[in-house]
Amino acid sequence: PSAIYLKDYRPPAFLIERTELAFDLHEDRAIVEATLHLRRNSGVGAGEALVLHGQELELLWLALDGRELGEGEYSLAEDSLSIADVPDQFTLSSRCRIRPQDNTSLEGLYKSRTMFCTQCEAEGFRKITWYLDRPDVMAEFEVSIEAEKARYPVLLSNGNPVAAEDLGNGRHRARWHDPFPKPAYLFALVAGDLRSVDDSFTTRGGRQVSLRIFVEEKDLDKCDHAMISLKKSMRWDEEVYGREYDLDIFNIVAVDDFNMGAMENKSLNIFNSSCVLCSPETTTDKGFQTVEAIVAHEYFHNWSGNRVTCRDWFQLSLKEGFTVFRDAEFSADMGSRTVKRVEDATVMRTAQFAEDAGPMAHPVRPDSFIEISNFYTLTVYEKGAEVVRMIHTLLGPEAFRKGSDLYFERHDGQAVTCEDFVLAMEEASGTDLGQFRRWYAQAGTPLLSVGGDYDEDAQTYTLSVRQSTAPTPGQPEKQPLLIPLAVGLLGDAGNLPLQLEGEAPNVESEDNTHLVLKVTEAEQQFVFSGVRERPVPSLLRGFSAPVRLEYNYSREELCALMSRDDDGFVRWDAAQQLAISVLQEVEGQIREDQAARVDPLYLKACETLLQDTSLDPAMVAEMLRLPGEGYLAELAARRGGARVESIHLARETVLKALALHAEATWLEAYRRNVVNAPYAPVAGQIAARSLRNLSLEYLALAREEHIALARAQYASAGNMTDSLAALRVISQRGTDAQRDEALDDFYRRWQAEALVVNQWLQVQATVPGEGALARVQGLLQHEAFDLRNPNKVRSLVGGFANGNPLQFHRADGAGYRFHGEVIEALNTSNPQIAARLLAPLTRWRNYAAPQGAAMRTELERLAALPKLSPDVFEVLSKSLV
Ligand code: HT7
Ligand code: ZN
Repeated sequence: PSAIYLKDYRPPAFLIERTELAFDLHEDRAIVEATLHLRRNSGVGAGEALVLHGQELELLWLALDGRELGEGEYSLAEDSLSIADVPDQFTLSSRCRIRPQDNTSLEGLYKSRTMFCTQCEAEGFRKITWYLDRPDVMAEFEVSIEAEKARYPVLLSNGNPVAAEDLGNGRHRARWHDPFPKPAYLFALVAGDLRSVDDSFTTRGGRQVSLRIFVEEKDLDKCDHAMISLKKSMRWDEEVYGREYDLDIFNIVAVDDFNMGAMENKSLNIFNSSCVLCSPETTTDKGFQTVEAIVAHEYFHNWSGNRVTCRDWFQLSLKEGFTVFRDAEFSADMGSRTVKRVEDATVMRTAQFAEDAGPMAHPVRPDSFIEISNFYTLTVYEKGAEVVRMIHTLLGPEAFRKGSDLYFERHDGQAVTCEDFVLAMEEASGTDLGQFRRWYAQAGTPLLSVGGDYDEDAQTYTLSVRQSTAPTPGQPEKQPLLIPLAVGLLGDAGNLPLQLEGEAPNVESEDNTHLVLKVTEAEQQFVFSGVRERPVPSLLRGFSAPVRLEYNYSREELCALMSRDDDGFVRWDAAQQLAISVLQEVEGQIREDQAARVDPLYLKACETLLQDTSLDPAMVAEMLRLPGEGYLAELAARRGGARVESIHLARETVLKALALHAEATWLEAYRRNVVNAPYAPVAGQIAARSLRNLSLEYLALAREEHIALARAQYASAGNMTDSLAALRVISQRGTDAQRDEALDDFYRRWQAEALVVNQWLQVQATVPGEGALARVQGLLQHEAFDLRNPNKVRSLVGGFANGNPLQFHRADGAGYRFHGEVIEALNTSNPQIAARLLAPLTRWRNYAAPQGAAMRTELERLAALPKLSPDVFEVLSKSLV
């Protein structure tokens, strides 16, 4: 497989104005007839041959302007069909046979349990018919679907239904028409025995939109939350972005076998059932929040993605970064803004920064790839959203809104680039984003090293800022970026007013205690005047940029920020930094065989926080949650190589010390945060459950008899959040007998609920101890496991690799070998999932011996296998350079 490059982009030589598709669905095959109304793209490649994309298609018939083409009149290669002499305007008709039942890649047309469904992004449409499968070719689609009526009573595609016929032979046909021209990646088809929950929404402009969520009959009671979320999203997009829905129907379909979370096909969103179905009995608070966010994300794509789409796949972040920013703001408006920001910053720091520091590092707008499916990454999505957020911060909300209005108006119906987005933002706001553009092109996480200097006599405080970005693959040299650095200065009695020397008085915030500095140089100083006392700098407020920030805080200064700064993110971040410095100290002691001593200052600060009932319990929980072992390993990688055992021991030691030190306070928090009202996934209840369940985790560590609390909670829980939290505690901290009893009981209770069983698989994957690998291996054969279902693979295999560090990183390498064998099997059946599962092994350079070498050995074994998919080949070859 070879790479393709952004610099080689050329507009398509042909355009498709109209696409007519006829599907004839059978139990052993599907016949697809396509008529494409093509014309040459004026001014591009005059006289060029027509080259269509296709994969795994059996061509039965081909005709140009109605005349069948003989074998000599076209040429078929592995993934393309070419016709040399074609007129400037013509129709091309084809008939193909495909086998959805055998399609385990879950791209193109496939069967998920009893239904037919499609996934075409990014390049799945070419597995359905010969086509110009690229996002800058946009056509109006007319679709007819024929299938057996009893098995597939519901036949859906994009746009509006235009006809439904009973064919009299047990089969029926439906016709659909989508008036909005779209690229093939937004095409969708569903055929199944589905029921729907129906509702409606009236747009601001008075359009009555019928909303339907299609599911299997047994899941009809799990659609309410998604429907409510959809209506909230539709209203929010009108209010915040002025964007209305544009058709009379909007359908969502839940499918069990799906590679990602959901897909924004025009008016027919297809969802992984785990991202749409919810009920208090079967879904955790986190699950409810995920459903709300993903429903919103896919809905928002109707404008940021569908009405205005990407010119090519290098521009993926144009739609994904922008849409993630939109859904994050929506979630912040629906719940707690600070908690949402902390959650997003955590994902960036623990996972995206790791991607940026690893062998697959790439810019938000990649400049080359072998397999585009490998680039649906945290960098394109989450860092892309942070880049849009920085534009929002630099421009301010009003100018940003003008920019988005201009972008949507100017490019409606077009396939455009990230540059077009930035241009619209620049033009509407009058802000020069010249240097800022580097965020799209430059990979890697910038490091901001900050120093502070207080001059008591002059009453000035100087922040010295240095920025640098380490080299990433293919980018040895890095340029300085424009980094919005939000700051405050914390004094004894609160945050101080800010005045930058030589600047007009700061009027940015009402109390003048918050300022966004624009860092543009490799080294830069900012001098604040009129500073009456030595302050503690409050830096990167609100996580104002996706950077690593270093400042040599004392532990006392971190305690001050943690308890008194007026920025919620900084308070949380100070708690994290304090925890990290204590954890690293304890790890050092362990490695040097000294007795571990956990700084009492830290323990006291945590207890004080826990005692403060005026704070949001959700924030208290986030602040008292220790960073995970995976993140600590990432940090250790920069300090000479991670040692999994000492990291684990250090974390356990600090957890236990904190559990014992504040035992009575944890117990009080556990009792205080009980929710007596009927379950609702609302901020207040979610916050209470979150702190209560964290308290339970600490209590179980403090004293064995507190396991009884977990067992009592498990027995009486009326919702999945509390039930699963208790099950986790029992499985992690209980005796073998207690764990087995609880796990068996849970399975017995929930075996009919696939999504709950997936949670059960994940809990089992994280059970500690020597027997963990054998347990996970055994579960591969369990009736509840199926290697063809990505959710199950993610729960069990992903859960083990990411959630059981000590056993995955066993010194004998058996964890890696097991992981590699699963990847080997998936390489043939589902390459996208195989490539994604490789991620933990690609971090081999972070680990000291013997782990690092054993991880590499497993990658080398995989790389030597015959017939690697392009997906797996790309990750392996880049990881082994
Ligand atoms: N735009 C959607 C991407 C997606 C996808 C990509 C590759 C393979 C399978 C996939 N399923 C969905 C999801 C989104 O960002 O909304
Ligand atoms: Zn998306």
